[in-house]
Amino acid sequence: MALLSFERKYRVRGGTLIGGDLFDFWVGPFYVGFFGVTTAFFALLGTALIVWGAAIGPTWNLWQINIAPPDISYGLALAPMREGGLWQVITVCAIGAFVSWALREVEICRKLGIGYHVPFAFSVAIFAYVTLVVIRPVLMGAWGHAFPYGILSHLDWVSNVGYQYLHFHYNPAHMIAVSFFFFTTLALALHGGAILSTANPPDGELVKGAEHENTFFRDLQGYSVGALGIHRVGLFLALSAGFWSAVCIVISGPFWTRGWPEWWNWWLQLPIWN
Ligand code: 07D
Ligand code: 07D
Ligand code: U10
Repeated sequence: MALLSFERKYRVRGGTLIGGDLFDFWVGPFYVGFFGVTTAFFALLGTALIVWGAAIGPTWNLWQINIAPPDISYGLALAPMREGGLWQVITVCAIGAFVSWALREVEICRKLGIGYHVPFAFSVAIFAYVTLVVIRPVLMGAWGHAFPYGILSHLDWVSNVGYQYLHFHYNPAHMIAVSFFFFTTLALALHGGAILSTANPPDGELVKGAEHENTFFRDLQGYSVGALGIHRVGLFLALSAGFWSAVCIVISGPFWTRGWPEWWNWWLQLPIWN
């Protein structure tokens, strides 16, 4: 069955959160909905503002285009467009587009009668972004603490902020986040490998299924988490990576202002060493 004729069966009305039937239609493969319109609005406006920012800036070099947040001296106030106001409006557009996209995912889940796992997962990415550009700057009292929009400039920001705390690798939440990122790739590699090795054998060989997958991991490590289980594990690992990333940056500044290596002094100060 062609993909589209199969999909047609599921292209049913209803499930919208807002707008009723008004935007309940598809454009080509894309479901629109009220939040498709708001996504398109914020994304187009935000992109246009980035182009404007590039036009009033010193370069059209894609890598060097930079739209910086206001100077720290503006605190949490609105800044003039050319002095960070543009960054502020683009941030509103970005959050508007990301949240609209998540809500559009919710509407699609409702139509299909499936769980909200995917929009929930995307919400964790949005949470990490909002932590960087809203929560931490607000806690520190200035929009200037957020990261600038630019391919290389945002890397400079990460490096500079990292060295402000002397050695960011000593941030315990950063350690947890990094470990979860690595763990996620291990899990996806194992799972991708396991499925392809059983379900996609060379020509002439039999397709195998769950029994072989379970047996492989029992033989290897004594336990198989199972077909549903590995997807739960994967979702947990990936969301934990994003969550601990948000934690590692929100504690840097608002809750810990010294170098991260110094944080570990609590260990040396344990009374058992006396
Ligand atoms: C593969 C899904 C597709 C997404 C893609 C990204 C844009 C931006 C904008 C030209 C995995 C689309 C990119 C729409 C273009 C203009 C004006 C996802 C996949 C292909 N970063 N970051 C990148 C963003 C932050 C860091 C690349 C966004 C934080 C480091 C790309 C955000 C910190 C490195 C990019 C964001 C940080 C990168 C590849 C938002 C900590 C790299 C991304 C909204 C999280 C790598 C030159 C990728 C690189 C890289 C986009 C935030 C650190 C340009 C949209 C401030 C250390 N980041 N980033 O594949 O090559 O993601 O940079 O929060 O080394 Mg970044
Ligand atoms: C924020 C992206 C959200 C994206 C959204 C969607 C579009 C649409 C359209 C494609 C969170 C955007 C969508 C725009 C695109 C189309 C069509 C994801 C976000 C909503 N670090 N570090 C992290 C490592 C060092 C430092 C996180 C490793 C140094 C700082 C992760 C190493 C110093 C910050 C991580 C390392 C340092 C981080 C990033 C190794 C620098 C952060 C992942 C091996 C000298 C950031 C919340 C993340 C953070 C962060 C990994 C090294 C500093 C755990 C592996 C020692 C300042 N680092 N780091 O957060 O926690 O993704 O941000 O050395 O701010 Mg680090
Ligand atoms: C998974 C899986 C699984 C599968 C899978 C997958 C996970 C069970 C069964 C999926 C995985 C893959 C396919 C693997 C590859 C994926 C990745 C590597 C992840 C990264 C993905 C990408 C890089 C692709 C990203 C592409 C995107 C997001 C598409 C871009 C989309 C658009 C440009 C259109 C966006 C649509 C919108 C906004 C909504 C609808 C809007 C329109 C159609 C546009 C028209 C607009 C309107 C009609 C509204 C009017 C607009 C207005 C009023 C605005 C006006 C504003 C003004 C300012 C004028 O587990 O196994 O297999 O496949």
